[in-house]
Amino acid sequence: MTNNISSRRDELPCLIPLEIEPSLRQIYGELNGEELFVCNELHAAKGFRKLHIEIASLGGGLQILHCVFFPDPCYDLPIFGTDVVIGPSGVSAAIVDLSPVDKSLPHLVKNELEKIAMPEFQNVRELPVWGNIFSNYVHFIRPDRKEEEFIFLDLVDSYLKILINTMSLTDPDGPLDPPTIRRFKGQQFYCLQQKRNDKTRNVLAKVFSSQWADRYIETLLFDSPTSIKG
Ligand code: BLA
Repeated sequence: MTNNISSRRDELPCLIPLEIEPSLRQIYGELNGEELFVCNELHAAKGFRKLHIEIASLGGGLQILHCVFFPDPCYDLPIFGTDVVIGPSGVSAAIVDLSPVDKSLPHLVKNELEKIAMPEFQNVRELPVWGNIFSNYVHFIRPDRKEEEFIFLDLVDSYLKILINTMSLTDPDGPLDPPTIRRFKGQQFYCLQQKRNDKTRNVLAKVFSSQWADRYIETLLFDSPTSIKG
């Protein structure tokens, strides 16, 4: 899945790696004899201020794929996010969305999403309260058997293709245009809500420390953009 997402990312024009604080780029450790690691990749590209892909193996048989593509707010684009949590008994959570940062999703995106034959997953999970940032097209599931894992992967790829295609058809607004400012604020709100996910914080706090978890979430996972081009 990571390969698939990174090869889609690599299709983006003007792709450049972004600096990651060295202590956060690759983290290795050990907990109760189990190996821990977290690997981060951060890029920017045309239409995107931050493309983040993270894989983590956090002890207790927990593996996580975390990926968020934050658009440049000058572009009328949603945030792409996916999170897959694999526990000792298989995938426990798989979520994918193109999340609006303005009143609604861009028409182009909505039209394309409507064309997808949306799969009917067996175990649809209930979104937490902070999940009001997600669109009507969010899928949050616990896949039933391998077959559903493949269907989910396909869906992730379809959402990515829609995002990339929309970017190529979108002319940016100016940095001070009202829609840009609204989208900038929408991204700040998205980050604020994601920070309410105690499950992420608790897992990180357990294997590292609660201060480390807070710093990691604040500076790398969901750092609020501080300026339009930030
Ligand atoms: C849930 N996220 C979880 C869970 C864990 C993590 C352990 C609980 C799994 C379960 O309920 O089965 C942990 N996720 C992490 C960690 C990282 C991570 C440690 O990304 C990073 C190092 N979370 C995101 C993104 C989305 C997201 C981008 O980071 C969505 C696009 C969603 N994760 C998300 C949701 C839940 C979750 C909605 C369920 C929360 C709940 O049920 O309360």
